[in-house]
Amino acid sequence: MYKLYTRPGSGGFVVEAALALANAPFEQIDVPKTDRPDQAFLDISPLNQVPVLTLPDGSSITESAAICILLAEQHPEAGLAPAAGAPARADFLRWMAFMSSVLYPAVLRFYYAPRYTADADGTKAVKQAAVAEMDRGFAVIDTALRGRDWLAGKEMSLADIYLAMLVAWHPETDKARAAWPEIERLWARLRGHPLMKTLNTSHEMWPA
Ligand SMILES: N[C@@H](CCC(=O)N[C@@H](CS)C(=O)NCC(=O)O)C(=O)O
Repeated sequence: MYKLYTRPGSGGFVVEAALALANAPFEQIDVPKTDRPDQAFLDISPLNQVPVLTLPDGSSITESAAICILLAEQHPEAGLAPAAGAPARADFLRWMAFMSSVLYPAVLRFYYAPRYTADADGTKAVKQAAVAEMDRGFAVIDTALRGRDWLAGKEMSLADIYLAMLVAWHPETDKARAAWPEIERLWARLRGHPLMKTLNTSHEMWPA
């Protein structure tokens, strides 16, 4: 059985969604936020971050995008992503990499700003730059969504859920919804998705 180390409101959201869509049973371990984690947790998550997924063979994997791609591979029947070799696969991989390497780090720079400056007075500037970088990245995705319902192919995939999770973390969600109408269109559909509604009761990613 899988074991998911997570925390409400974290990147565990999309992994929980993947496991639920795949009907894969898992044990959920809520990891408290602390600067003094157990060594056992650091052994599987050296940066003291969630999510971490322990696989049925006992090995563990970090990195939300990698976990999503792996789960999609392990559960092909669930249609979590376009299959390897399918035309939409390139978009899926592109946007998963883009979101985890551009947008997620920008979100972290906003919420963990003191980590990103040695200047005690520097956090305001770090936050401003983080929001500017988020805005640049979301604008790219908004443009890519023009004329299409989902990020990759004609069906919802984990990339769309990943996007909804990230945009929900934008510090000014009202501004985000107005600025990026294509993302808002996709996000609105996901806000109405029964599974997202269920997950949102514990994660509180967006107002119910
Ligand atoms: N690159 C990692 C980032 C994970 C991450 O930053 N998780 C946050 C919660 S959303 C966390 O655990 N932060 C605690 C910390 O950085 O100290 C991923 O994509 O999974």
